Amino acid sequence: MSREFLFKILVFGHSGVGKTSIINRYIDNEFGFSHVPTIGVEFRFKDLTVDDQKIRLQIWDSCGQKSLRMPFTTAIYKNSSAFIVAYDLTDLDSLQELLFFIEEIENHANENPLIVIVGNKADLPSNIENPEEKIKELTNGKNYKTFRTSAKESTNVDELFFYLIKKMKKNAQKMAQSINDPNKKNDFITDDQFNNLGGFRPNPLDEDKGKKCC
Ligand SMILES: Nc1nc2c(ncn2[C@@H]2O[C@H](COP(=O)(O)OP(=O)(O)OP(=O)(O)O)[C@@H](O)[C@H]2O)c(=O)[nH]1
Ligand SMILES: [Mg+2]
Repeated sequence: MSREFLFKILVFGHSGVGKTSIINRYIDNEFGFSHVPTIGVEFRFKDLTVDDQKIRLQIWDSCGQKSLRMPFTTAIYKNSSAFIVAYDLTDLDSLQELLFFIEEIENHANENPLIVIVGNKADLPSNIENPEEKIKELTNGKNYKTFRTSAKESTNVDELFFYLIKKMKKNAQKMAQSINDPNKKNDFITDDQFNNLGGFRPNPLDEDKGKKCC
């Protein structure tokens, strides 16, 4: 059966790490050399079909510059399926700022948020020694999935989003199964559950269709 999913992905990171460039590479397969700071938040969409299932990605490209940042409400965090937190492989400050974004997500999102940490500008010589180890130290040994990308050379960008799609689909399917568990006798789902399902509302009453009343 083919189902439609809407997955919301929030992208965070220090100014200039390449958030907009990663998204532009993924959606338009384009790269620009100039840095035009994102103001507040910009929305991008991508439609694709994976395993015969139609998926719409809604990507929120946030602003890195503190003075131009838009504060996100808890509801925005809770309604998101995944989070990309990006840093620049040539800029240690941007790696250290990861912690701020991760804490914001962990404090506001639903339990066990899907977070991927992305070191961008892999085409340039990195001056950070073993960034993945530094991230582990910074986050008290937490095992976040990491990627090294280059928006410029299109390295690992498709792989990053493909990983997220697979994970988000799995999470949505798990949630749908638990909601449809006949032992739980749920006949409605909460808004949080709805959003965790990527906007897919399973109908636990399907099996009752056709049954005559009384
Ligand atoms: N060499 C190299 N440069 C990159 C790469 N990705 C982005 N850049 C450059 O880095 C600068 C900043 O890129 P943006 O994508 O605008 O950065 P951002 O994180 O969206 O910045 P804000 O919107 O201000 O938060 C631009 O000059 C890009 O050309 C990359 O993979 N390699
Ligand atoms: Mg930007």
